[in-house]
Parts: sequence; C-alpha cells; structure tokens
Amino acid sequence: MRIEAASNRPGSITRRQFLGAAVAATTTLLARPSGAAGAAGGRPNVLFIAVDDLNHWVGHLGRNAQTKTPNIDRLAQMGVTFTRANCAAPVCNPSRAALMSGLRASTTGVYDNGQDWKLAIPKEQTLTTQFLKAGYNVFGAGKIYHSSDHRPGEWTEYFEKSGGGNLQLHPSAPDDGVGGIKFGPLANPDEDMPDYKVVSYGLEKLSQKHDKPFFLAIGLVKPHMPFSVPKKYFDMFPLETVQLPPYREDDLNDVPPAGIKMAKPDGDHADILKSGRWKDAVQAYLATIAFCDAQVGRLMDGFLKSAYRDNTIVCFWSDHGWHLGEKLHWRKFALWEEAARTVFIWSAPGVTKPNGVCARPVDYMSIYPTLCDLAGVPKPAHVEGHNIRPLLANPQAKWDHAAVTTFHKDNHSIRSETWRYIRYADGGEELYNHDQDPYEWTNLANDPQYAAVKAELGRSAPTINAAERPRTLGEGEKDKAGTVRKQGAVKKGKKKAKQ
Ligand SMILES: [Ca+2]
Repeated sequence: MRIEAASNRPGSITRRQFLGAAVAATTTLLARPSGAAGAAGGRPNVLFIAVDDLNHWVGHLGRNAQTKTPNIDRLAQMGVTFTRANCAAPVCNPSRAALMSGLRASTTGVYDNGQDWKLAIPKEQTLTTQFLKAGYNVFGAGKIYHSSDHRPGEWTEYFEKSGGGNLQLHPSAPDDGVGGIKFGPLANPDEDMPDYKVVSYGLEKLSQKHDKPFFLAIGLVKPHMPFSVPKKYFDMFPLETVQLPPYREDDLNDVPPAGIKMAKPDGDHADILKSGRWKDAVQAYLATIAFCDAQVGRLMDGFLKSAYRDNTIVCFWSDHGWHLGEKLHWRKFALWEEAARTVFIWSAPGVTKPNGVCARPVDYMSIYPTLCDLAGVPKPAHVEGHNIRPLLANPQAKWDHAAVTTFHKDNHSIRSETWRYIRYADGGEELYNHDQDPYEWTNLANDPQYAAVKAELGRSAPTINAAERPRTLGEGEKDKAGTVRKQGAVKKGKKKAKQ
C-alpha cells in the first residue's frame, strides 16, 4: 500500500519538539557503543518493559501537555520511539497474548479478557520459549501476560506477585472513584506498591553476574485502575490546573452503531458527567502515570549503572491506550486512536541511535520477529508480523505496512501515516484523516471520494477471522490453578486494597 511521507502533521512530533521534551536526559546516559548488537559480549541481553493501560499521555508524544514522564522520555531519547505505534488488540489479555505468541487475536480467537490464551497458544510458540531454547535465562516479574499469568516451562524464574502492602486511601480522598472508574490518592509510600517490588526484582537481576545472556521481563501494573498511587503524585497535578482532553459532545453522531456500542456513552461517561468529577479522574490518571514513570526511572537508573548497559536491547511497550471521555468513552475496548495508540520504544546497541523518532505505523506483532532478529534467535514459522529492524536502524526508512488493531471478531482498525480506517463486523465503517483531524472527530467513511482510500487500507485487514474462544476466565473467577483473576479495587478505610 502507499504510505505517505512523514511530515510535521498533527499527531506527529518534530525532532526539535522531541528534543525539547527530553531535555532532562544527559548525553552521558545516552552513550551506547556502536558495532553489531551485543558483539562485545556475545549475544545481547533483552530488557523487556511492559506497562499496563498507559495511553499516549507521555511527554515526548505531545498528546497531553500536562503529563509528567521525564523517565519514559529519557528512555525514548536513548533509542527510537514510535509515534504511530498501535496495539494488536485494545485489551490486556489479547494484546499481550498476541505479542507474546506472534499470533494475532484474529488467528487465535483470543479477543478479550475472559478468553484463555493458554488453551489457544502452545508453549512451543511463545517468545520466551524461543529465548529459553536458544540458551537464554528468561526472568519475569509482574504483569507480562494478563493476570501475571506465567506457565511453567516458559520462564527460568518468575517473581511471584507480592501482593503489595496494605494499601489505604489517603484521608483526603472523598471515596474510591465514580462508579466503575476507580481512583483516589493513597496514604502509602512508594515502597508498598507492587510495581515498586517488581522493579526491585529487576534491579536485583541487573546487579547480578550472569553466565548466560538474559531476557528480563518487567511488567508494571500501573497506570491500570484503580488510579491510586501515593498522594505525592496527585499533588503534582493540582485539580484546579487539570485540563480535560479535547472532546466533542456530538462526536458519536457520525459513528456507526457498532462503534457507539463500544463507546457505551450511557455507562462510565454518563456516571462521570453526573458526578461532576471528570477532572478528578484525569488528575488521578496523570498521577498514576507519574508513579509509573518514577518506577521506570528506578529501573533505567539501575540498568544504566549496570554491567549490561552496553549489550542489552531495551524494548518498552504499553499494552494499549485508554480513553478518558474522548468519544464519550472511558477505558480501552475500542478501536479509536486513544485506545489503539501506544508508547513503544526501542534501544538496541549497534542498531539504534539516540533521539530516533519513527513516524511509520507499526503494531505489536512486530515485537516477536524483531527481538528474534536482534538477538539472533530463530523465529518460528508461525509468527505473524513485520520485523521493524530496518526502522530501528533508520527511522525514516521506507515502510509499506499499516498498523492493525483488532477488537472482537472481524472488527479491525487500520492505521497508516495519514488515515485510521475502522471496519466493523456488521459493515459499519469509520475513516479519519489524521493530517486534519488528530482527534478523529469527523468520520469520512461515507464520502464517496474516499472509496479508493478505504479499499487500499482494507487490504491490510487480517484475512483470517477466527471464531471467538469461549469465555472461561471471568473477572474475579478462579482458573484451574486457583489464581484469582480480578485486579481488585482499593478499599476506603482500613480494608486491605488489592492491586
Ligand atoms: Ca465524530
């Protein structure tokens, strides 16, 4: 398909803006050796960092001027950040299952959280299995798969979820949120947070001597709800200064029924409007992102002081985006920019150069083949997705692929540099021109002059659309291993809050 040249259009960032956003980084921290990846010490290690429900509200992507993410921006400045990265599915379980298996949701039928990826994906097919077979030690901690699931035989060692401290809402919190949108400051210090402990595990691994190359997967659960982190992060965003994201009250008027069904405007959004606390929720999300960023900063500081800083590939990804009222929608579970766009950053010694900004549309099916290539690990034949090594080496390189996101059977979103085209199973369509409409307010799908654009984009849609897997893992239920599946809410008062 034709891909438009990168330019300084809305939604993209210029090199100058990017550098301006990352002034905190020092040149010392950016220095990495040249030469083949990991050549100095044999095969490169991999530091694989997953964060949960972080949308594009990071400083260097420029979508939200209030967000404070100096550490993620610093990491971006170390290598290449992708300004048009999209998840493979806008939900935790299918997004993670797809990128860890190399199989799209539309291939496995794992489209949502209740569908057990373990029944669809053999152990032999996962990313960590390939690294184990290639002689790597594979360490994991926190949330890599949904519910921090980790099968025996796919990891050398897994840091079991510690459960965190006894998390308590701060006395200043009036309650624990609005309806299903849970938030509120905590009385606890950082050290009580599960993510703090997961990062501490990562730092421990980075401080040890290893007799084999390692693949270290660190999965943070924030900024997932509840948006509850120590109060000092809330204090960084005084409520009276908080801005709502751009939105239009009539935005769903030109959205087909299948899209309105995903938006559920009468659900969370109606509750939030009724409560008058939209800005409180935005403040809480910004605070939770700032906490996440602080944990990423701890990990990066330890990494850059470690013996592995010069022979380790860093791959950072957020599992999908999040709406905070745009399109009258909250959470993920949709195919628009807010839910599909992600934070995706790579640093690979000898391949990437500092300050790389890539505007090509890529999706997370790229992770598996690219890591295999960079580490010299054989890529199994089943793996779908495109190797982005050429873009890591040259972010301006030609790229003939669109980014594809799928939510439930035969609903696909296709993102090129200019366009987002959404096609629902019932035939409903949306088409947005990001050159002029970065918030996807004006659906052009019914304008005949764009028929050819839609047809061209539609060719990137998956041709396999597997049946929905049965829902065997309901939220809050127990799976066969007896693991409680639900990510619990913070309780007011003295009750213990689960994460
Ligand atoms: Ca609209």
